[in-house]
Amino acid sequence: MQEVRTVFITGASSGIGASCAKLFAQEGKYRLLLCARRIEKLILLQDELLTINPSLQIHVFQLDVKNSDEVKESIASLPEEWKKIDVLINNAGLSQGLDPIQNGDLGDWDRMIDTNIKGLLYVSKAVIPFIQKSNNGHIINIGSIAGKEVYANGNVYCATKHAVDALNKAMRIDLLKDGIKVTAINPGMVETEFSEVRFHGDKERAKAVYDGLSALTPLDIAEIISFVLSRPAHVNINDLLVMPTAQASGSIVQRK
Ligand code: NDP
Ligand code: 8X3
Repeated sequence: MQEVRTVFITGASSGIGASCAKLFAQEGKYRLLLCARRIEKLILLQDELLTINPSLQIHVFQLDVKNSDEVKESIASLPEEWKKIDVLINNAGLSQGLDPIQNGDLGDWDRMIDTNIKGLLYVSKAVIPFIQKSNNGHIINIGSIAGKEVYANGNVYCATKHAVDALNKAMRIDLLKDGIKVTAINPGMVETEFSEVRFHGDKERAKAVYDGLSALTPLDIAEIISFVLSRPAHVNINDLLVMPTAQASGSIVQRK
């Protein structure tokens, strides 16, 4: 019988994280450990996932990855049966603002750096000891096209995703002796709550980002992650850049 792997997804309350959870629930090969700040959304998602797969083993909990003490305590106090983790998907992340660097907002900068870089580090440090117990360990870091190139006004968000790119490479080296696979998935435009968060809740401005083109869907990314996880033990996909057909670079898009 196929081994059931435990997958921990950060930022599972919407977008790419929630879509991965739904796909994995359908596939029936995984136990799911899900966190985000909006626990009410995770509880609704848990109900939906149990409708998709009534025998799914799932544990959801509230976590702000920016808070190092909270990360350490929540992960250390997970129920014993959830302390063997096979797969960590470092997905929690956000962009805030899209302004020239001289006009940037310090609060926006702090939130991006604290979530996308420091949060990813806090969670990874806390979870790696559990992954080291697995004989099938895998860390998937959600980077971005913004970690491969820089676009106008993307300054600090791009810097955080360049840091994810570097940390992804560093983790692969440091975890080599443990046999833990490390993969970066770097998407271009994916239609999620991402732009609404970037524009501080301005729904009209967020919607305009995707006007006249077919952006990637969160399911497109979830399917790619499922493929990456399904490779045989001796195969690792190190780094993957995936764009909508209508997007050639961080800032060059073809609209109808
Ligand atoms: P969403 O805004 O839909 O989802 C982001 C998720 O991250 C939410 O579940 C949110 O949950 C969670 N999150 C944010 N901050 C924290 C925090 N401090 N602690 C815990 N969870 C947090 O956007 P996406 O699904 O698009 O984003 C997922 C990842 O994909 C991000 O890392 C993003 O940078 C990356 N990405 C997105 C692209 C896009 O175009 N959409 C393209 C390339 C990369 P909650 O608010 O409940 O805490
Ligand atoms: C999110 C995609 O193009 O805004 O990482 O950088 S983009």
